[in-house]
Amino acid sequence: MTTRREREEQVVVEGRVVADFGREFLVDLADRRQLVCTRKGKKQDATCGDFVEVRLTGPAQGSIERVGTRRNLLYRSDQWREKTLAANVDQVVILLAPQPPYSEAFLNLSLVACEAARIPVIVALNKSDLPAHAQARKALQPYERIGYTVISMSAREDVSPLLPHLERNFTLLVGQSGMGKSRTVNALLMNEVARVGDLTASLESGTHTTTFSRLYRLDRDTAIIDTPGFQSFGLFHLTEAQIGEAMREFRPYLGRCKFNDCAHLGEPGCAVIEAAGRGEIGAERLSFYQVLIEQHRELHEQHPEWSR
Ligand SMILES: Nc1nc2c(ncn2[C@@H]2O[C@H](COP(=O)(O)OP(=O)(O)OP(=O)(O)O)[C@@H](O)[C@H]2O)c(=O)[nH]1
Ligand SMILES: [Mg+2]
Ligand SMILES: [Zn+2]
Repeated sequence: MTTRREREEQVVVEGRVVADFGREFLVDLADRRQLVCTRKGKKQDATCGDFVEVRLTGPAQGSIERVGTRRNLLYRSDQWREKTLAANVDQVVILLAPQPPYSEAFLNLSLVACEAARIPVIVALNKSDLPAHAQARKALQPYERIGYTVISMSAREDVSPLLPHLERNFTLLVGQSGMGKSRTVNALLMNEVARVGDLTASLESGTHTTTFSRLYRLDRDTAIIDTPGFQSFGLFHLTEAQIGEAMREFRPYLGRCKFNDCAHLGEPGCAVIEAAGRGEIGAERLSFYQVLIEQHRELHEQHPEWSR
């Protein structure tokens, strides 16, 4: 004879991680139940967006037994640790604002991280209701020129410019603290409330700093993940070649340098530097890249034990 509890413990179900609290995770099941889950052992490798197998340990509790193969994974890392941001996303929206002013380095690092993970990316400049917006929007023109989609919006007044990009996608929202990520999600949910009259969709946000990643469903095929703001997007895990390839405007010139292992730092016959000389690659982007590679080398020299 087995007790009901013991029978439940045998049951393994499939679900999707919708919140990552660090040590615990919220997992949505197909039958709309939601479980608070731990990860077996010391592994903390589950993240928002993961498809997982969960063993039931109680009526609303489970243990993540297996993390499914990921289509993609976005994470940041420094010399000490890696932090997963989300898995299996269709795209990333990098949210910027004129006030507090966004950091150019943060934008460039985020773009490199997304390119390296092969995830499409959109740049959204929020707070278009503020006067400082126009100047910031102008400063983003070089990114449009190299092929990125840049949109203007206001979480406070009008999120509609974002809507067509979100539709039927699973989107990860990233950005520094104070850019308006949570307020954007809140505005999107209120849109949904207005449309379908479902109050369960609303959340309290935009007033406190976010401390964990959480997925919100906008409709059956559309979801967005709100993440905590962070200041630096460490790329310790990437190789120099991956960083070069992640600079999208460099791509036409890669493989054309005199040296096969050219790092585009000043080597003779460098096609990337020559292109910058002709104005085909922006001086700021080249210098961002070169500083990043120098820092990257320094970190890897200090920590050879972690280098590949
Ligand atoms: N004027 C204006 N203020 C905004 C807009 N969007 C957000 N804010 C304000 O900016 C502040 C930060 O907004 P949040 O949504 O909490 O920012 P966040 O990016 O989620 O910040 P973290 O959770 O700390 O990462 C709040 O005071 C918002 O009301 C906007 O479109 N216009
Ligand atoms: Mg927030
Ligand atoms: Zn080169």
